Amino acid sequence: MKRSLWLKLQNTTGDTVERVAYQCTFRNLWTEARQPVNFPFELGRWAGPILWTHTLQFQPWVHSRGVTRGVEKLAEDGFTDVLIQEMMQQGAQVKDYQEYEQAQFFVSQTNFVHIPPIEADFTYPYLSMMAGMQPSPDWYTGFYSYWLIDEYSRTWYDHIKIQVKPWDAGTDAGQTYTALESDLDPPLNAERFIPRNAPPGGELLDPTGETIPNVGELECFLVVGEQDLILPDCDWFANPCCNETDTVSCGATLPNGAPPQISPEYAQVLDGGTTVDDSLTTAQKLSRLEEIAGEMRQLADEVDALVQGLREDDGEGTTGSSITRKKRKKHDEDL
Ligand SMILES: [Ca+2]
Ligand SMILES: [Ca+2]
Repeated sequence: MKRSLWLKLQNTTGDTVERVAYQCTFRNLWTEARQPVNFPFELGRWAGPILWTHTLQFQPWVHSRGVTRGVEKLAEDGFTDVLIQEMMQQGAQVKDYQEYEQAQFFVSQTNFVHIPPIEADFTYPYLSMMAGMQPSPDWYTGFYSYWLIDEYSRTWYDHIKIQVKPWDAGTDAGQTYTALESDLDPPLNAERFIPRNAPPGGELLDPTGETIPNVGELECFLVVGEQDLILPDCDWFANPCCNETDTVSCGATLPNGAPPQISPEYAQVLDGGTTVDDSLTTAQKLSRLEEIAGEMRQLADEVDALVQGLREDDGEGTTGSSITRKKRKKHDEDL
């Protein structure tokens, strides 16, 4: 991570020199290729994602503790409303929250979404994120209480990229993506999924069954001052030329001047194309089905021939298939 030299903190007075905001893009890393068991294809989606900046007094979920009702609702049902109520009720503990404007996205339709800029300041320098995994019993992803200030240089990070794992909210006992609701009362503590506590059927595990891959990543750039970046519909942080005629070398640079970097995990998602199982076209599927039907007709013919041959053995006929004749010859030799 690179540090910003644009903005020095006023340590003791806490005076805010300028408005500080982060412009973030969330990318999906949850795909059939990376987590194949029972992957929910067209149904798979992220609810949110929602970001908030806060003090350490507001942490609606942390590892090995029970979650709030707001976290339970987003993890189980995909709605952020109760979590947002909790932020409001916390009064002075939350500076700002922002969520993806359409409130959810299907991973078969897009690999990334932009989140409106979120403000931070010296009193509220912690960033948290959450997105509900749908469909799922009570699974979600995110991170909490990331300190946006570099402790050595005492400056705001000008660029962060955080990859996130799947979590279990501990509020539902279901063990598959589409398990029926099975409320846990009392609830368990929130846990990050690791191979030991992964669903027994293998959901969320990688193809080797040995690790739980990251399911998303959040990339943010610092924006200082009143002017926000206007992000185009494409993944501008992954390629600042994405909306130009020359999408390879247009000369545009990222806010911190550094070249874009695509994580190996996201490169894998891009290589795999969409996450929908569209490896076969309809015409290919039809032709494959016809092939299978042909093989089945051939098998049926062979079974008919065998039956016919057995009847002949009983003296009912004088001709048989080659299979029957071979069998009969073998039978004769045995005698
Ligand atoms: Ca659970
Ligand atoms: Ca529940």
